[in-house]
Amino acid sequence: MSTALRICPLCEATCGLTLTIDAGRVTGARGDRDDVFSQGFICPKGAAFPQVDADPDRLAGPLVRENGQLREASWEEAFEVIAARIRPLIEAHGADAVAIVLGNPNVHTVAGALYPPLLIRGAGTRNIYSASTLDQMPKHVSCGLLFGDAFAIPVPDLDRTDHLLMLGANPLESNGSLCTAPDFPGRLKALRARGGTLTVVDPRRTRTARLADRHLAIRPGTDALFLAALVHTLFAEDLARPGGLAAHVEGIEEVRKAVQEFSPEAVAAACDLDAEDIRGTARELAAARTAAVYGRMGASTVAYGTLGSWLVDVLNILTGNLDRPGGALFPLSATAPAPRKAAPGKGFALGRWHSRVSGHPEAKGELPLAALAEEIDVPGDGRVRAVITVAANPVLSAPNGDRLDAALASLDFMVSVDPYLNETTRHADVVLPPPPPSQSAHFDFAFNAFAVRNQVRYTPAALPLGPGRMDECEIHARLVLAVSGMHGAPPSAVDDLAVDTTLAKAVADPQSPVHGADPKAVAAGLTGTTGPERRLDMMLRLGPYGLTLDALRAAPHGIDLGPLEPRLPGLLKTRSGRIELLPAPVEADLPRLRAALTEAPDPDTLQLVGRRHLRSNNSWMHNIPALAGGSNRCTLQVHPDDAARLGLVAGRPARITGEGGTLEAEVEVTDAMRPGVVSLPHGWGHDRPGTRLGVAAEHPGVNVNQLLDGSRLDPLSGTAVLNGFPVRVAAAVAT
Ligand SMILES: Nc1nc2c(c(=O)[nH]1)N[C@H]1C(S)=C(S)[C@@H](COP(=O)(O)OP(=O)(O)OC[C@H]3O[C@@H](n4cnc5c(=O)[nH]c(N)nc54)[C@H](O)[C@@H]3O)O[C@H]1N2
Ligand SMILES: Nc1nc2c(c(=O)[nH]1)N[C@H]1C(S)=C(S)[C@@H](COP(=O)(O)OP(=O)(O)OC[C@H]3O[C@@H](n4cnc5c(=O)[nH]c(N)nc54)[C@H](O)[C@@H]3O)O[C@H]1N2
Ligand code: SF4
Ligand SMILES: [Mo]
Repeated sequence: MSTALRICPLCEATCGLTLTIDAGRVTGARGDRDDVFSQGFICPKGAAFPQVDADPDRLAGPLVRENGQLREASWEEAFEVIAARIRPLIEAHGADAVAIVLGNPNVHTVAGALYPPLLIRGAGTRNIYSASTLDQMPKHVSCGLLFGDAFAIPVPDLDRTDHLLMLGANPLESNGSLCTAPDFPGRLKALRARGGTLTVVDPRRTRTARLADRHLAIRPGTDALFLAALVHTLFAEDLARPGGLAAHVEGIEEVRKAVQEFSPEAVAAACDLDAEDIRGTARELAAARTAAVYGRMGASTVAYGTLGSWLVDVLNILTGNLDRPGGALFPLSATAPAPRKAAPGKGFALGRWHSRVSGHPEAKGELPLAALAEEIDVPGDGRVRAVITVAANPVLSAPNGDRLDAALASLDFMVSVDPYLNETTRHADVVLPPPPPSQSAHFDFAFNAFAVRNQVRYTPAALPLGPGRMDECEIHARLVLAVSGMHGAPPSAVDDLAVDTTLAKAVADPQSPVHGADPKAVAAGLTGTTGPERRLDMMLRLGPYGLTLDALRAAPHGIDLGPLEPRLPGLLKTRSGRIELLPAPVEADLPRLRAALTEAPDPDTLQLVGRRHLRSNNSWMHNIPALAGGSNRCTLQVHPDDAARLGLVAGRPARITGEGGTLEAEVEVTDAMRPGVVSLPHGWGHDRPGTRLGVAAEHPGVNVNQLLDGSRLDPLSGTAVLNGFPVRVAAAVAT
């Protein structure tokens, strides 16, 4: 028996795990007490790592479709088929005939961080879709516009703040998002213990809300109005104090004018909150020694997602809390480019091209995932004919899965890089399964950039690759080659190309640590036994701390790089070189928010919101016996008053009808719901034929996203409205 360290890839908290290895298998997982960041924390999902890793339904090798049926195939054959099928499609119909869909686990793997940009370039397509347009794209857009960099996303300084105002997040179940913090619950408790205050805005009284000093049960979809009223109050009561930030901000007066109509009284009815509570929240925020405003899923995947995300940072700026300890700070990860001298940048452009059918603007190079189905099934020039999914299950995770399901079935060709045969991948002509996580090295390229403390950790593969397995990085590299017409070249060519391209730029850059060096010599000096390791080593060397892969290997529990520090104005990349507080696209969207002041929901409908369960993870962890059952179920949560009014009975089915369809789910009556709001979790609906998810199929649940038809989007970011949409609910059987 031995142990091995492995950073947990199952959520954004990135806890360090100590795995027990017995006879070549992972038999146990506990929190690594010596981990510099997570210090021993673990949750039930992390503890289930051995089952996640050894799930017998994981595919053992590639599958290739022949005469309509998927059969086992060799890796060689699988990539042959891809190369032979995809290039002719591109040559006949153009590169946009191929769509690439990147799902959530790409931010949890080394392969997902290093190769998709090369895949996109290799395919040359503009049909790029990802989970971002079901999630955080509004934040990328608002930060892109404010700071000139879509990845300059400030995170709340959880461990030092005196006051946290949190909207639409439930870290006691989700363990946090765009705020990487192992033991988020413990950090919130510590905030309260040191005398700090927590305000939670959520239409449900969640476990997180129960921890708060103040819970505002807002009407779903109205956070932007609420936040605008906070900004209004700061100006009206002369509480705006940007302090030292003022020198770096333009547009403060313009914002004052823009929010003039959004007084607490004006928004109170729409938000269904008390005007005095709104005013009190603004005063508390202004009075706190330090404070941070933080909004996530419930404030992002809504009709005014970008405006709300923008207002969150307007508040951080106007209260002087952006970029100061205890406020909201920009992390500096070990693989980020080294900080630069302040200078005007290129700014952030939106809508450089538009989707073919509905004319949705691109955001950050992506089109709305909610629009993928129509890009496939609406005939015409430029139609999508082939799809590559990498770690994505959009049939369940995106609106109107039934339409997408049918559209995927109609494709000329489809490839999926995925360990499971599920609702989406069952349509693939070639499935390329990565090895279980114990057989992959791990580094958090994505989440270190959103972490509440600067730190860096690397865990090599805990186990050698099993028989017939291929590392996910090699799968991606070979896919890049097959798609870009270079099938047959060694996968190392892809990594070499990435290294050469990066170093060519670096040596020419006067601010780079390798400026003026010979790129060949720098490349020859990189350490690492694999292509991806050499690329990691390169990024570390070019990064802000001048680290190396060897330094990380020598510190298996990680290297602490200290608390977050101020980074303005160096990180600004706006054209003005300043924070542009009222960007033109935001200003142009404000009339829509003004109209919302007088809109009331149809009284015959209820507003549906989602929820996450600690022992679940989007659509792919319902197959793990240790995590199934108990309270982790696909039920419709209803307030007792609504249940009484509608004749809904706990334990009995309800019929839920939305714009995209009708579902039946079991009723759960709870006064944790705000009246007029119901909640159904996502990621369920495991009842389609042709999947291989034995455990999940026993309790399939229903797909909440079938209640949507894909037309409700936040217009600036193309993000689907997944929270706060209207449904009709009735008892499914006479009671
Ligand atoms: N109604 C509603 N819908 C939602 C949400 C909501 O709150 N409400 N949340 C949205 C959010 S925030 C997100 S991020 C999306 C997520 O939606 P998706 O991005 O579709 O992610 P998952 O549903 O988690 O599916 C992940 C896929 O990756 C595969 N996978 C797992 N591990 C690996 C791996 O190591 N490598 C590879 N290659 N594949 C792997 C799984 O088998 C699965 O097929 O869902 C969104 N959908
Ligand atoms: N256990 C578990 N952990 C996960 C995941 C998972 O599926 N399960 N998924 C991971 C992923 S991909 C992500 S993106 C993160 C997301 O993590 P979080 O951002 O914390 O998101 P949720 O847990 O969905 O919580 C969103 C909250 O918003 C509330 N809400 C709904 N509508 C509104 C509204 O209009 N206004 C306000 N103020 N609140 C509203 C909901 O009631 C809910 O409590 O979690 C990650 N971690
Ligand atoms: S909190 Fe997230 S990262 Fe930590 S053990 Fe649980 S699932 Fe893994
Ligand atoms: Mo997400």
